[in-house]
Amino acid sequence: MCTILRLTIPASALLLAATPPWRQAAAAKDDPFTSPRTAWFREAKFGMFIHWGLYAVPAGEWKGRKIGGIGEWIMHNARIPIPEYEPLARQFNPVKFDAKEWVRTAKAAGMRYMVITSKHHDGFSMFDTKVNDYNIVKATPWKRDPMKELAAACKAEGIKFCFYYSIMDWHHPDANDAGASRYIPRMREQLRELVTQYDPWLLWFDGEWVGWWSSEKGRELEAYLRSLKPSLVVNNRIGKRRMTDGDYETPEQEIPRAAMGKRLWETCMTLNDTWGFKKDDHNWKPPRDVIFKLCDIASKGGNFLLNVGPDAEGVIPAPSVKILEEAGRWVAENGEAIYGTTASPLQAPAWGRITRKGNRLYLIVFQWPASGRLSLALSNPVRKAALLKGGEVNVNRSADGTGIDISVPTAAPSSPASIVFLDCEGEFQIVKSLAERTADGEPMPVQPDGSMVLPAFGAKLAGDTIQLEGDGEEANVGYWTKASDTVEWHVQPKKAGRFRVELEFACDRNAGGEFTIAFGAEQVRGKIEPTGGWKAYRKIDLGVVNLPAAKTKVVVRPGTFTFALMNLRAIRLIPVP
Ligand code: FHN
Repeated sequence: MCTILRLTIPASALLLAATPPWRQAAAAKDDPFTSPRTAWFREAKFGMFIHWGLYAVPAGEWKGRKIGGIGEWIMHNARIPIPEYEPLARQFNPVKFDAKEWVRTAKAAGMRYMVITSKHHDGFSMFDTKVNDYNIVKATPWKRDPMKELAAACKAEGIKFCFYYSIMDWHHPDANDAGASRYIPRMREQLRELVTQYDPWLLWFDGEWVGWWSSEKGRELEAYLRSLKPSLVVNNRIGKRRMTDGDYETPEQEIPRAAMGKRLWETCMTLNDTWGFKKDDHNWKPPRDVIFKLCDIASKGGNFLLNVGPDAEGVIPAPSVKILEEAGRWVAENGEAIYGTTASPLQAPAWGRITRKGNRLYLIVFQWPASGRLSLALSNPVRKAALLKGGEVNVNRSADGTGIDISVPTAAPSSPASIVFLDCEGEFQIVKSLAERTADGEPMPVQPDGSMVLPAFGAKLAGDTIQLEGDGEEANVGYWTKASDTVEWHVQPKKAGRFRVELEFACDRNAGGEFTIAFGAEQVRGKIEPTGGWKAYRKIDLGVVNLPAAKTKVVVRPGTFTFALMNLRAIRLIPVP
């Protein structure tokens, strides 16, 4: 007779016992927003993205035909069969590649980390992988591993070396629904090679949108990679780009309107219009634009990952280098206002952007006041104010007591932006944006003459494609392509009465359509006709409505329209005597 030992083992222990180590690690993930793991990322703020691969050989052309779209997608966009694409490897001989030169370019720009394509969607590995021979060492006449050389050059210069890796793979026969169970272990083995042989600080996943990948698979992969390197940082594309996937968000070719709360994020952007090299893409962003984007992103707590696309000889295009050198001269002088900063607690002023480091605010002034008086809506006492490149400056409470006036030289100390820093006391009063106040139901301000302006930048946008474009008075609601997307505000006149409704909008040819504007129970309707372009603004009169001296919701809804309704800049309500 056997004795049955009744052991009460908690289910969690059973689960752990049956769970491989990397799955256990998944359960104990830290908070990336504050974790020591991400401290270098939060300090670095500015990185170099590099898209380099076989696609640099055709460089945007195939069989004598220019191929549209981004350069690294040429295999897909030109419908190149694998047997025709593979031989590009035999032409790939980057004899001018110089890892130290690339690192010097990144460092001169003020970039503190580098993310390079180890394998893009075309499936060609730019590192010495043992998983297959479709790689730069085995399949090209060059026979070198650029990633080994770059990792060493980055280490020597204190630049954090990181890899991009595409989950999607157009070359591997199993990278699909039917073969995923065979492909994923192979992908995991390549990632093990990358982590253990090159020691990257971060893995930048991409191509996660394929149907056979999931957030669950991403969590498993993340835990596995953390079991190899606990300090590794990964982006949200290790999953399905959800806020709970990976360590940070990855807006692409755009800068979010505001910080993302307690979530790290990084905007990635091209310097021209392509990630991979295209010989005919000369649409370069000027240095001033790069600097403004860096400051705008930092003011919202984000990182900026700016791309270069080296050519098939291993050379970063000269215009890219020139732009990065010029931007880097400003960053070298003013980087204290960027590196290690966090999102501004204040609204972005019309004259520039603000970043924060503890109780210090950095005012990054692009529109320098010729009057010598810089105003800011700040209620905190200021212990010290000074030019970053210069001496202390005087601060006085503004006449209406709502802010401060800073006395500055009439000539800007730097270009394209100069910095004043303020050492403040007390907690910052987090000023909600007009849009946030609108979203909370706060009515738009009533002007002294009783009129009210309902601006795009103060609107609550409902919908997942509609978005705000631009800043301040110049902003507009755009991408209005869905009938379900709406725009709303609240108004509350000082006294009941009749108001003329004026709409300021722009509309490109072939766009436009019908719409209604509801004011509580009343409504006006109109039809948008093209004005000559998305920036050609015009005002139209939509009639008169009766408004009570009570809070009233105003909602703009599309009627029947074409592919896009309009760019809306503002609605004005003018009292009718
Ligand atoms: O399809 C890729 C594209 O080629 C490029 O790598 C960008 C960079 O973030 N990511 C994907 C598009 O979202």
